[in-house]
Amino acid sequence: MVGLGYIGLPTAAVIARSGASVLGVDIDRDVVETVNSGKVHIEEIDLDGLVSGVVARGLLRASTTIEPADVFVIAVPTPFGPEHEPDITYVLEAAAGIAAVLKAGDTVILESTSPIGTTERVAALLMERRPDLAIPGHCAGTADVAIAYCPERVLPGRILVELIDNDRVIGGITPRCARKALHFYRRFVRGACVTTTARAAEMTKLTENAFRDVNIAFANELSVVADTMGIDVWEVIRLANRHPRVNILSPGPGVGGHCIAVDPWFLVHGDPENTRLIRTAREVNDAKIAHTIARAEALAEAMPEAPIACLGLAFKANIDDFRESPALKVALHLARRFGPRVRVVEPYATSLPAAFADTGAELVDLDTALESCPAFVVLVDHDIFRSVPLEERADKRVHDARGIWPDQPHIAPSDLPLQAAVGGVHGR
Ligand code: SAJ
Repeated sequence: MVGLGYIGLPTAAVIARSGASVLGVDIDRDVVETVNSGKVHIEEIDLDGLVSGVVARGLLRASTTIEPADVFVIAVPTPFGPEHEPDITYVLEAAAGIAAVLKAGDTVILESTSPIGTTERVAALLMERRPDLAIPGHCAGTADVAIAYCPERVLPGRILVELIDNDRVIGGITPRCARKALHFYRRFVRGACVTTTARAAEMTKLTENAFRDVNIAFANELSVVADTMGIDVWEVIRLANRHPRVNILSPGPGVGGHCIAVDPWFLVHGDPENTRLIRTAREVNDAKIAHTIARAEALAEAMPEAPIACLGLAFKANIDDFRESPALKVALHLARRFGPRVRVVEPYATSLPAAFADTGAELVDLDTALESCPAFVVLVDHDIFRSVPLEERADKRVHDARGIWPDQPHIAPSDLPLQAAVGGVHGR
Protein backbone atom coordinates (compact mmCIF):
# COMPACT_ATOMS: atom_id res chain seq x y z
CA MET A 1 0.00 0.00 0.00
CA VAL A 2 1.72 3.17 -1.18
CA GLY A 3 0.42 6.06 0.96
CA LEU A 4 -0.76 5.59 4.56
CA GLY A 5 -3.26 8.44 4.78
CA TYR A 6 -7.00 8.57 5.41
CA ILE A 7 -7.63 5.90 2.76
CA GLY A 8 -4.34 3.99 2.56
CA LEU A 9 -4.00 3.11 6.25
CA PRO A 10 -7.57 1.83 6.79
CA THR A 11 -7.41 -0.10 3.49
CA ALA A 12 -4.03 -1.62 4.39
CA ALA A 13 -5.39 -2.68 7.79
CA VAL A 14 -8.54 -4.22 6.30
CA ILE A 15 -6.50 -6.18 3.72
CA ALA A 16 -4.14 -7.35 6.49
CA ARG A 17 -7.15 -8.50 8.52
CA SER A 18 -8.15 -10.68 5.56
CA GLY A 19 -4.91 -12.61 6.15
CA ALA A 20 -2.63 -11.00 3.57
CA SER A 21 0.83 -9.81 4.50
CA VAL A 22 0.77 -6.03 3.92
CA LEU A 23 3.59 -3.50 3.72
CA GLY A 24 2.45 0.11 4.11
CA VAL A 25 4.78 2.65 2.50
CA ASP A 26 4.85 6.35 3.35
CA ILE A 27 7.38 9.12 2.78
CA ASP A 28 6.71 10.44 6.30
CA ARG A 29 9.01 8.72 8.83
CA ASP A 30 6.76 9.67 11.75
CA VAL A 31 3.81 7.93 10.10
CA VAL A 32 5.91 4.81 9.49
CA GLU A 33 7.11 4.73 13.10
CA THR A 34 3.61 5.32 14.44
CA VAL A 35 2.15 2.44 12.41
CA ASN A 36 5.02 0.09 13.27
CA SER A 37 4.35 0.76 16.96
CA GLY A 38 0.73 -0.35 16.38
CA LYS A 39 -0.68 3.17 16.63
CA VAL A 40 -2.52 5.48 14.21
CA HIS A 41 -1.92 9.08 13.15
CA ILE A 42 -5.50 9.72 11.99
CA GLU A 43 -8.81 9.60 13.84
CA GLU A 44 -11.31 7.14 12.41
CA ILE A 45 -13.81 5.02 14.29
CA ASP A 46 -12.32 1.60 15.29
CA LEU A 47 -9.14 2.15 13.24
CA ASP A 48 -6.78 2.17 16.26
CA GLY A 49 -7.90 -1.26 17.47
CA LEU A 50 -7.74 -2.74 13.99
CA VAL A 51 -4.23 -1.40 13.30
CA SER A 52 -2.82 -2.45 16.67
CA GLY A 53 -4.25 -5.95 16.10
CA VAL A 54 -2.85 -6.54 12.60
CA VAL A 55 0.53 -5.03 13.52
CA ALA A 56 0.73 -7.25 16.63
CA ARG A 57 -0.09 -10.31 14.47
CA GLY A 58 2.71 -9.36 12.05
CA LEU A 59 0.31 -8.88 9.12
CA LEU A 60 0.94 -5.15 8.68
CA ARG A 61 4.24 -3.31 8.85
CA ALA A 62 5.34 0.05 7.48
CA SER A 63 8.41 1.36 5.69
CA THR A 64 9.58 4.39 3.76
CA THR A 65 10.72 2.12 0.91
CA ILE A 66 8.67 0.14 -1.60
CA GLU A 67 9.51 -3.58 -1.61
CA PRO A 68 8.59 -6.37 -4.05
CA ALA A 69 4.94 -7.49 -3.70
CA ASP A 70 2.24 -9.30 -5.68
CA VAL A 71 -0.23 -6.41 -5.59
CA PHE A 72 0.58 -2.69 -5.36
CA VAL A 73 -2.16 -0.23 -4.36
CA ILE A 74 -1.51 3.50 -4.78
CA ALA A 75 -3.44 5.75 -2.37
CA VAL A 76 -1.53 9.05 -2.41
CA PRO A 77 -2.86 12.63 -2.53
CA THR A 78 -3.80 14.27 -5.84
CA PRO A 79 -4.05 17.98 -4.99
CA PHE A 80 -4.71 20.79 -7.43
CA GLY A 81 -2.54 23.76 -8.36
CA PRO A 82 -3.22 27.51 -8.36
CA GLU A 83 -5.35 27.31 -11.54
CA HIS A 84 -7.22 24.28 -10.19
CA GLU A 85 -5.09 22.04 -12.42
CA PRO A 86 -4.74 18.49 -11.09
CA ASP A 87 -1.31 17.58 -9.76
CA ILE A 88 -0.56 13.85 -10.18
CA THR A 89 3.11 14.12 -9.16
CA TYR A 90 2.65 11.85 -6.11
CA VAL A 91 0.95 9.18 -8.24
CA LEU A 92 3.77 9.20 -10.79
CA GLU A 93 6.39 9.11 -8.01
CA ALA A 94 4.64 6.11 -6.46
CA ALA A 95 4.50 4.42 -9.88
CA ALA A 96 8.23 5.07 -10.37
CA GLY A 97 8.94 3.43 -7.01
CA ILE A 98 6.83 0.43 -7.99
CA ALA A 99 8.54 0.17 -11.41
CA ALA A 100 11.85 -0.53 -9.67
CA VAL A 101 10.54 -3.72 -8.01
CA LEU A 102 7.82 -4.82 -10.48
CA LYS A 103 7.87 -8.43 -11.73
CA ALA A 104 5.80 -10.52 -14.11
CA GLY A 105 2.46 -11.55 -12.55
CA ASP A 106 2.06 -8.41 -10.41
CA THR A 107 -1.02 -6.19 -10.25
CA VAL A 108 -0.85 -2.38 -9.90
CA ILE A 109 -4.03 -0.59 -8.76
CA LEU A 110 -4.52 3.16 -8.50
CA GLU A 111 -7.12 4.27 -5.90
CA SER A 112 -6.34 8.01 -5.67
CA THR A 113 -8.97 10.32 -7.12
CA SER A 114 -7.40 11.20 -10.46
CA PRO A 115 -8.02 13.14 -13.65
CA ILE A 116 -9.17 11.02 -16.57
CA GLY A 117 -6.21 9.33 -18.26
CA THR A 118 -4.01 9.01 -15.14
CA THR A 119 -4.05 5.19 -15.09
CA GLU A 120 -2.85 5.25 -18.70
CA ARG A 121 -0.07 7.62 -17.61
CA VAL A 122 0.93 5.09 -14.94
CA ALA A 123 1.00 2.35 -17.60
CA ALA A 124 3.15 4.54 -19.88
CA LEU A 125 5.57 5.27 -17.03
CA LEU A 126 5.89 1.57 -16.19
CA MET A 127 6.55 0.81 -19.87
CA GLU A 128 9.30 3.44 -20.03
CA ARG A 129 10.97 2.23 -16.84
CA ARG A 130 10.55 -1.48 -17.48
CA PRO A 131 11.00 -2.27 -21.19
CA ASP A 132 11.69 -5.87 -20.14
CA LEU A 133 8.02 -6.35 -19.13
CA ALA A 134 4.97 -6.51 -21.43
CA ILE A 135 2.77 -3.65 -20.15
CA PRO A 136 -0.99 -3.65 -20.88
CA GLY A 137 -2.00 -1.12 -23.53
CA HIS A 138 1.57 -1.17 -24.82
CA CYS A 139 1.96 -4.77 -25.98
CA ALA A 140 0.37 -7.25 -28.32
CA GLY A 141 -0.90 -10.43 -26.67
CA THR A 142 -0.97 -11.18 -22.94
CA ALA A 143 0.67 -8.56 -20.72
CA ASP A 144 3.08 -9.52 -17.92
CA VAL A 145 1.37 -7.30 -15.34
CA ALA A 146 -2.16 -5.97 -14.69
CA ILE A 147 -2.92 -2.26 -14.23
CA ALA A 148 -6.30 -0.98 -13.00
CA TYR A 149 -8.09 1.98 -11.46
CA CYS A 150 -10.41 1.40 -8.50
CA PRO A 151 -11.49 4.61 -6.75
CA GLU A 152 -12.04 4.73 -3.02
CA ARG A 153 -15.59 5.85 -2.16
CA VAL A 154 -15.67 5.74 1.63
CA LEU A 155 -17.16 8.41 3.85
CA PRO A 156 -14.92 9.79 6.62
CA GLY A 157 -16.41 8.62 9.91
CA ARG A 158 -17.67 5.38 8.31
CA ILE A 159 -14.51 4.30 6.53
CA LEU A 160 -14.13 0.80 7.99
CA VAL A 161 -17.79 -0.03 7.33
CA GLU A 162 -17.91 1.40 3.82
CA LEU A 163 -14.57 -0.18 2.79
CA ILE A 164 -16.28 -3.56 3.16
CA ASP A 165 -19.90 -2.80 2.22
CA ASN A 166 -19.69 -0.29 -0.63
CA ASP A 167 -19.78 -1.46 -4.24
CA ARG A 168 -16.47 -1.03 -6.07
CA VAL A 169 -15.96 0.16 -9.63
CA ILE A 170 -12.89 -1.51 -11.12
CA GLY A 171 -11.53 -0.16 -14.39
CA GLY A 172 -8.82 -2.10 -16.18
CA ILE A 173 -6.42 -0.92 -18.83
CA THR A 174 -7.67 -4.17 -20.45
CA PRO A 175 -10.59 -6.43 -19.39
CA ARG A 176 -8.02 -8.96 -18.14
CA CYS A 177 -6.47 -6.28 -15.88
CA ALA A 178 -9.91 -5.52 -14.44
CA ARG A 179 -10.51 -9.22 -13.72
CA LYS A 180 -7.18 -9.53 -11.89
CA ALA A 181 -7.95 -6.47 -9.75
CA LEU A 182 -11.46 -7.79 -9.07
CA HIS A 183 -9.96 -11.00 -7.75
CA PHE A 184 -7.95 -8.89 -5.27
CA TYR A 185 -10.91 -6.79 -4.02
CA ARG A 186 -13.03 -9.92 -3.54
CA ARG A 187 -10.71 -10.77 -0.61
CA PHE A 188 -12.27 -8.10 1.60
CA VAL A 189 -15.20 -6.36 -0.18
CA ARG A 190 -18.75 -7.55 0.50
CA GLY A 191 -20.36 -5.04 -1.90
CA ALA A 192 -20.63 -5.71 -5.63
CA CYS A 193 -17.43 -5.35 -7.69
CA VAL A 194 -18.27 -4.04 -11.14
CA THR A 195 -15.68 -3.95 -13.93
CA THR A 196 -15.24 -1.35 -16.66
CA THR A 197 -12.45 0.57 -18.40
CA ALA A 198 -9.89 2.62 -16.46
CA ARG A 199 -11.12 5.87 -18.03
CA ALA A 200 -14.78 5.17 -17.20
CA ALA A 201 -13.83 4.32 -13.61
CA GLU A 202 -11.81 7.55 -13.30
CA MET A 203 -14.73 9.61 -14.58
CA THR A 204 -17.19 7.73 -12.34
CA LYS A 205 -15.30 8.81 -9.23
CA LEU A 206 -15.20 12.45 -10.30
CA THR A 207 -18.88 12.27 -11.26
CA GLU A 208 -19.96 11.04 -7.82
CA ASN A 209 -18.37 13.96 -6.01
CA ALA A 210 -19.41 16.51 -8.65
CA PHE A 211 -23.00 15.25 -8.31
CA ARG A 212 -22.91 15.93 -4.59
CA ASP A 213 -21.24 19.32 -5.06
CA VAL A 214 -23.86 20.45 -7.60
CA ASN A 215 -26.69 19.34 -5.33
CA ILE A 216 -25.21 21.06 -2.27
CA ALA A 217 -24.73 24.18 -4.41
CA PHE A 218 -28.45 24.14 -5.22
CA ALA A 219 -29.22 24.07 -1.47
CA ASN A 220 -26.67 26.81 -0.77
CA GLU A 221 -28.04 29.02 -3.54
CA LEU A 222 -31.56 28.60 -2.15
CA SER A 223 -30.31 29.56 1.30
CA VAL A 224 -28.89 32.85 0.03
CA VAL A 225 -32.09 33.67 -1.87
CA ALA A 226 -34.23 32.83 1.17
CA ASP A 227 -31.93 34.94 3.35
CA THR A 228 -32.36 38.06 1.22
CA MET A 229 -36.14 37.44 1.12
CA GLY A 230 -36.38 36.92 4.89
CA ILE A 231 -37.68 33.34 4.48
CA ASP A 232 -36.59 30.30 6.53
CA VAL A 233 -34.78 28.12 3.97
CA TRP A 234 -34.91 25.06 6.23
CA GLU A 235 -38.68 25.19 6.32
CA VAL A 236 -38.83 25.63 2.53
CA ILE A 237 -36.58 22.60 1.99
CA ARG A 238 -38.55 20.47 4.45
CA LEU A 239 -41.76 21.38 2.64
CA ALA A 240 -40.34 20.93 -0.87
CA ASN A 241 -38.90 17.54 0.11
CA ARG A 242 -42.44 16.35 0.80
CA HIS A 243 -42.79 16.17 -2.98
CA PRO A 244 -42.19 12.53 -3.99
CA ARG A 245 -39.49 13.42 -6.54
CA VAL A 246 -37.72 16.27 -4.73
CA ASN A 247 -34.82 15.60 -2.36
CA ILE A 248 -32.86 18.77 -1.63
CA LEU A 249 -29.67 18.51 0.42
CA SER A 250 -28.76 20.79 3.32
CA PRO A 251 -27.26 24.27 3.00
CA GLY A 252 -24.20 24.96 5.11
CA PRO A 253 -21.38 27.50 5.50
CA GLY A 254 -19.78 26.13 2.29
CA VAL A 255 -18.35 22.80 1.18
CA GLY A 256 -15.23 21.46 2.87
CA GLY A 257 -13.05 18.38 3.03
CA HIS A 258 -10.47 17.26 0.54
CA CYS A 259 -12.79 15.55 -1.95
CA ILE A 260 -15.99 17.33 -2.89
CA ALA A 261 -14.39 20.79 -2.98
CA VAL A 262 -11.53 19.47 -5.14
CA ASP A 263 -12.63 16.67 -7.45
CA PRO A 264 -15.15 18.62 -9.58
CA TRP A 265 -12.25 20.82 -10.71
CA PHE A 266 -10.64 17.72 -12.28
CA LEU A 267 -13.69 17.41 -14.54
CA VAL A 268 -13.70 21.14 -15.29
CA HIS A 269 -10.01 21.10 -16.09
CA GLY A 270 -10.51 18.13 -18.46
CA ASP A 271 -13.17 19.92 -20.55
CA PRO A 272 -13.56 23.58 -19.48
CA GLU A 273 -15.98 24.53 -22.27
CA ASN A 274 -18.56 21.88 -21.42
CA THR A 275 -18.57 22.02 -17.64
CA ARG A 276 -20.36 25.30 -16.94
CA LEU A 277 -22.75 23.80 -14.38
CA ILE A 278 -20.04 21.97 -12.45
CA ARG A 279 -17.81 25.07 -12.37
CA THR A 280 -20.66 27.32 -11.28
CA ALA A 281 -21.58 24.89 -8.50
CA ARG A 282 -18.00 25.10 -7.21
CA GLU A 283 -18.17 28.88 -7.31
CA VAL A 284 -21.56 28.96 -5.55
CA ASN A 285 -20.29 26.70 -2.77
CA ASP A 286 -17.10 28.71 -2.32
CA ALA A 287 -19.10 31.97 -2.26
CA LYS A 288 -21.25 30.60 0.55
CA ILE A 289 -18.27 31.00 2.88
CA ALA A 290 -18.16 34.77 2.24
CA HIS A 291 -21.93 34.96 2.70
CA THR A 292 -21.68 33.17 6.05
CA ILE A 293 -18.89 35.52 7.14
CA ALA A 294 -21.04 38.51 6.20
CA ARG A 295 -24.02 37.20 8.18
CA ALA A 296 -21.85 36.44 11.20
CA GLU A 297 -20.19 39.85 11.02
CA ALA A 298 -23.58 41.54 10.83
CA LEU A 299 -24.61 39.69 13.98
CA ALA A 300 -21.40 40.70 15.79
CA GLU A 301 -21.76 44.33 14.68
CA ALA A 302 -25.36 44.43 15.86
CA MET A 303 -24.14 43.49 19.37
CA PRO A 304 -21.00 45.60 19.99
CA GLU A 305 -18.71 44.24 22.74
CA ALA A 306 -20.75 41.01 23.16
CA PRO A 307 -18.82 37.73 23.23
CA ILE A 308 -19.60 35.61 20.15
CA ALA A 309 -19.67 31.81 20.28
CA CYS A 310 -18.57 30.02 17.08
CA LEU A 311 -19.85 26.46 17.15
CA GLY A 312 -17.53 24.09 15.30
CA LEU A 313 -14.36 24.07 13.21
CA ALA A 314 -14.60 20.64 11.52
CA PHE A 315 -15.50 20.36 7.84
CA LYS A 316 -18.60 18.37 8.76
CA ALA A 317 -20.46 16.86 11.69
CA ASN A 318 -18.98 14.50 14.27
CA ILE A 319 -15.44 14.24 12.88
CA ASP A 320 -12.12 15.82 13.90
CA ASP A 321 -11.02 16.70 10.36
CA PHE A 322 -10.44 20.46 9.88
CA ARG A 323 -8.92 20.28 6.39
CA GLU A 324 -10.46 22.73 3.92
CA SER A 325 -13.13 23.48 6.49
CA PRO A 326 -15.49 26.40 5.76
CA ALA A 327 -16.31 26.54 9.48
CA LEU A 328 -12.64 27.09 10.28
CA LYS A 329 -12.39 29.82 7.64
CA VAL A 330 -15.42 31.65 9.03
CA ALA A 331 -14.28 31.32 12.66
CA LEU A 332 -10.76 32.46 11.77
CA HIS A 333 -12.09 35.49 9.91
CA LEU A 334 -14.21 36.43 12.93
CA ALA A 335 -11.27 35.85 15.30
CA ARG A 336 -9.03 38.14 13.24
CA ARG A 337 -11.69 40.83 13.14
CA PHE A 338 -13.24 40.60 16.62
CA GLY A 339 -10.32 39.11 18.59
CA PRO A 340 -11.05 38.18 22.22
CA ARG A 341 -14.80 38.53 21.68
CA VAL A 342 -14.67 35.23 19.76
CA ARG A 343 -15.10 31.98 21.73
CA VAL A 344 -14.74 28.85 19.65
CA VAL A 345 -16.45 25.63 20.73
CA GLU A 346 -15.03 22.49 19.09
CA PRO A 347 -15.33 19.26 21.07
CA TYR A 348 -12.97 17.54 18.60
CA ALA A 349 -10.08 19.97 19.31
CA THR A 350 -7.85 20.16 22.36
CA SER A 351 -6.50 23.57 21.34
CA LEU A 352 -7.18 26.13 18.63
CA PRO A 353 -5.29 25.61 15.33
CA ALA A 354 -2.06 27.61 15.02
CA ALA A 355 -3.67 30.16 12.68
CA PHE A 356 -5.66 31.49 15.65
CA ALA A 357 -2.49 32.42 17.56
CA ASP A 358 -2.37 36.15 18.35
CA THR A 359 -6.05 36.68 17.47
CA GLY A 360 -7.08 36.66 21.13
CA ALA A 361 -9.88 34.16 20.39
CA GLU A 362 -10.15 31.27 22.84
CA LEU A 363 -11.37 27.67 22.82
CA VAL A 364 -14.13 27.09 25.36
CA ASP A 365 -16.52 24.24 26.08
CA LEU A 366 -20.18 24.38 25.14
CA ASP A 367 -21.40 25.05 28.69
CA THR A 368 -19.05 28.02 29.05
CA ALA A 369 -20.24 29.43 25.72
CA LEU A 370 -23.89 29.04 26.73
CA GLU A 371 -23.20 30.81 30.00
CA SER A 372 -21.10 33.66 28.61
CA CYS A 373 -22.12 34.40 24.99
CA PRO A 374 -25.31 36.19 23.92
CA ALA A 375 -24.44 35.73 20.20
CA PHE A 376 -24.01 32.34 18.49
CA VAL A 377 -22.78 31.41 15.02
CA VAL A 378 -23.51 27.74 14.26
CA LEU A 379 -20.97 26.43 11.75
CA VAL A 380 -20.96 22.64 12.26
CA ASP A 381 -23.88 20.31 13.02
CA HIS A 382 -22.10 18.17 15.63
CA ASP A 383 -24.65 16.10 17.59
CA ILE A 384 -23.67 17.82 20.84
CA PHE A 385 -24.66 21.22 19.41
CA ARG A 386 -27.97 19.88 18.11
CA SER A 387 -28.83 18.60 21.56
CA VAL A 388 -28.97 22.06 23.22
CA PRO A 389 -32.63 22.57 24.22
CA LEU A 390 -34.44 25.79 23.43
CA GLU A 391 -34.58 26.94 27.06
CA GLU A 392 -30.77 27.18 27.14
CA ARG A 393 -30.61 29.38 24.01
CA ALA A 394 -33.98 31.14 23.76
CA ASP A 395 -32.41 34.52 24.64
CA LYS A 396 -29.45 34.14 22.24
CA ARG A 397 -29.13 35.83 18.90
CA VAL A 398 -28.09 33.19 16.44
CA HIS A 399 -26.85 32.84 12.91
CA ASP A 400 -27.42 29.14 12.27
CA ALA A 401 -25.60 28.18 9.05
CA ARG A 402 -26.54 24.49 9.52
CA GLY A 403 -30.21 24.74 10.49
CA ILE A 404 -29.75 22.68 13.66
CA TRP A 405 -32.04 24.81 15.81
CA PRO A 406 -35.28 25.14 13.78
CA ASP A 407 -37.20 26.37 16.86
CA GLN A 408 -34.81 29.30 17.49
CA PRO A 409 -36.76 32.59 17.72
CA HIS A 410 -36.40 34.47 14.46
CA ILE A 411 -34.36 37.70 14.31
CA ALA A 412 -36.03 40.21 12.01
CA PRO A 413 -33.84 40.86 8.94
CA SER A 414 -34.05 44.57 9.71
CA ASP A 415 -32.13 43.88 12.93
CA LEU A 416 -29.16 42.72 10.91
CA PRO A 417 -27.61 45.05 8.33
CA LEU A 418 -27.16 42.15 5.87
CA GLN A 419 -26.93 44.02 2.58
CA ALA A 420 -24.29 46.43 3.85
CA ALA A 421 -22.32 43.59 5.35
CA VAL A 422 -22.46 41.37 2.24
CA GLY A 423 -21.26 44.26 0.11
CA GLY A 424 -18.32 44.76 2.42
CA VAL A 425 -16.90 41.26 2.23
CA HIS A 426 -14.66 40.16 -0.59
CA GLY A 427 -13.34 36.65 -1.16
CA ARG A 428 -12.89 34.33 1.77
N1 SAJ B 1 -22.41 19.18 3.01
C1 SAJ B 1 -23.37 20.17 3.01
N2 SAJ B 1 -24.67 19.80 2.82
C2 SAJ B 1 -25.05 18.49 2.65
C3 SAJ B 1 -24.05 17.50 2.64
C4 SAJ B 1 -22.72 17.87 2.83
O1 SAJ B 1 -23.08 21.36 3.17
O2 SAJ B 1 -26.25 18.24 2.51
C5 SAJ B 1 -20.99 19.56 3.19
C6 SAJ B 1 -20.36 18.96 4.45
O3 SAJ B 1 -20.65 19.73 5.57
C7 SAJ B 1 -18.89 18.99 4.07
C8 SAJ B 1 -18.92 18.72 2.56
O4 SAJ B 1 -20.23 19.01 2.13
O5 SAJ B 1 -18.33 20.27 4.29
C9 SAJ B 1 -18.57 17.30 2.17
O6 SAJ B 1 -19.14 16.36 3.06
P1 SAJ B 1 -19.78 14.98 2.56
O7 SAJ B 1 -20.27 14.24 3.75
O8 SAJ B 1 -20.76 15.22 1.49
O9 SAJ B 1 -18.58 14.21 1.84
P2 SAJ B 1 -17.06 13.84 2.23
O10 SAJ B 1 -16.16 14.88 1.62
O11 SAJ B 1 -16.89 13.51 3.65
O12 SAJ B 1 -16.91 12.44 1.41
C10 SAJ B 1 -17.22 12.42 0.01
C11 SAJ B 1 -18.17 11.24 -0.25
N3 SAJ B 1 -18.69 11.33 -1.61
C12 SAJ B 1 -20.04 11.30 -1.86
O13 SAJ B 1 -20.86 11.21 -0.99
C13 SAJ B 1 -20.44 11.34 -3.30
C14 SAJ B 1 -17.43 9.92 -0.04
O14 SAJ B 1 -18.25 8.81 -0.40
C15 SAJ B 1 -16.14 9.90 -0.89
O15 SAJ B 1 -15.43 8.69 -0.71
C16 SAJ B 1 -15.29 11.06 -0.44
O16 SAJ B 1 -16.00 12.27 -0.70
C17 SAJ B 1 -13.98 11.00 -1.22
O17 SAJ B 1 -12.98 10.55 -0.63
O18 SAJ B 1 -13.98 11.31 -2.41
